[in-house]
Amino acid sequence: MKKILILILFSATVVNAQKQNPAVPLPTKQQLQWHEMEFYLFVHFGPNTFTDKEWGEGDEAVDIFNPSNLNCDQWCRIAKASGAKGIIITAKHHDGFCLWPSKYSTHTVGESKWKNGRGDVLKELSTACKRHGLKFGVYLSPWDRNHHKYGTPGYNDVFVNMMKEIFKNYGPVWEFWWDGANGEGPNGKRQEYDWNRFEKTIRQLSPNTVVFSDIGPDIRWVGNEKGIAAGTNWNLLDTAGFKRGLGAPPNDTLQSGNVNGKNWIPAECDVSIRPGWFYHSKEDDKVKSAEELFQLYLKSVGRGANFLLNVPPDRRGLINEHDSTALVGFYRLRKESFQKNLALTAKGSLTSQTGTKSAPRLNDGNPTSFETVVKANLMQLKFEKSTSINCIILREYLNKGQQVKNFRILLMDGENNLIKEINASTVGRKRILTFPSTPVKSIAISIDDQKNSATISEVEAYLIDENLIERKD
Ligand code: FUL
Repeated sequence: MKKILILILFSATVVNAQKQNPAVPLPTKQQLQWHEMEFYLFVHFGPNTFTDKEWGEGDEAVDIFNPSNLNCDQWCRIAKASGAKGIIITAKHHDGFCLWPSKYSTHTVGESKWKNGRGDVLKELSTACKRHGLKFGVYLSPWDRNHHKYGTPGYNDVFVNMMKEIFKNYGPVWEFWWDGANGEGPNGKRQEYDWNRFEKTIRQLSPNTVVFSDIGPDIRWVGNEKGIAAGTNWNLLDTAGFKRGLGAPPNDTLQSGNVNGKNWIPAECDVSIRPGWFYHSKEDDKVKSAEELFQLYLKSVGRGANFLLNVPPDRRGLINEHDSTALVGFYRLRKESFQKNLALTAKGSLTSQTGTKSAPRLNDGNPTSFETVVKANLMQLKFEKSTSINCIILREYLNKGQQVKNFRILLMDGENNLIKEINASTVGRKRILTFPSTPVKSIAISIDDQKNSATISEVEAYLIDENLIERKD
């Protein structure tokens, strides 16, 4: 059975001799580090928290912003307890209110009664993040419904100056988040954003910051606000001819990327733990459960993307108990699910036409070591005894690019009979596949279609709670 199986696999794949293309897009050092961030929090906080709105008009009185008990250490403690590695805050949302005392606006915490105008949320959060070992990121909406210069060329100076203030006073900023929204300002006009200048400003002032927008330059939007990447997810995107906002590529392109895309621009999946982005007490009973968050994790991180989960503080300036309960539960589910990698004790091998050789780096638990898998090679893991599993994780070594197009996982019993075949596409940083629990003696993985030689850094196997296996969208 084994020989027959391998023969079938070879005949299907060996015909297309592989062409090596040295010009494959590769991630930058900063992007590689970003991929390893995996899961982090988004914090929407501002006047909307107090007016119960999602999009403020920009004419809200500054004194509306008045958290009774702001505590960024509490945010950080909960972020840590959820396993998040960073926090990105809405320094300014569409209403234009700045959570720091910017010199370039009159609509800021500095004009408000909160802490007698001496409050500074960016200062508190950036220092708390440092204390807790979390990365600090900033969302800055270019759309500004308050600023009198919005809709004139002078507003681009304002936006640049605000970014300068942020880098200078609160850096290092790990991720900068540009919203593509471009509505009308107080004078009824839309702004022509000078994106090239904005980008140059960040590159000059903070070359290690990764920049997010619909189309990068470093990280792309995933094309929905549901926290879900497509089953086929390339870290590559073609941006020529596209713009941020309305001129962005179609949403399904953003969800999948482009197989032959020219730029390395991986997807980030943003979603809120609640129906809205800002805190509304009426949504306290609509907070996503730990199990729902785990499902989103499978559909974001498990499809090679990163997971940006919004957790909006309440009017006290604290993460609400409903949200923290779900977050801690989510951490527990990940911990319990992935603490015992059953593949670690199996024997890894690579079979080619010339025979089988040992391939220990497939399952050595070290994602920085890898095996090179050329077309028609078969990866195998043999267990000592029959082992029940319902989850397999594959990882590509991204320093060498993303190569795997389509693959099959074959689950086999002690007589090398095929019990189950799982078809999937793209691996990327992490591909998590779940299926009903199956006792296996060995696992074979055939990459049926790949670009260049694939570098597989890890194959892991788990038996997770059967209730957690991936549900269809
Ligand atoms: C969107 C905004 O309009 C929403 O309010 C929210 O900030 C979301 C993350 O991005 O474009």
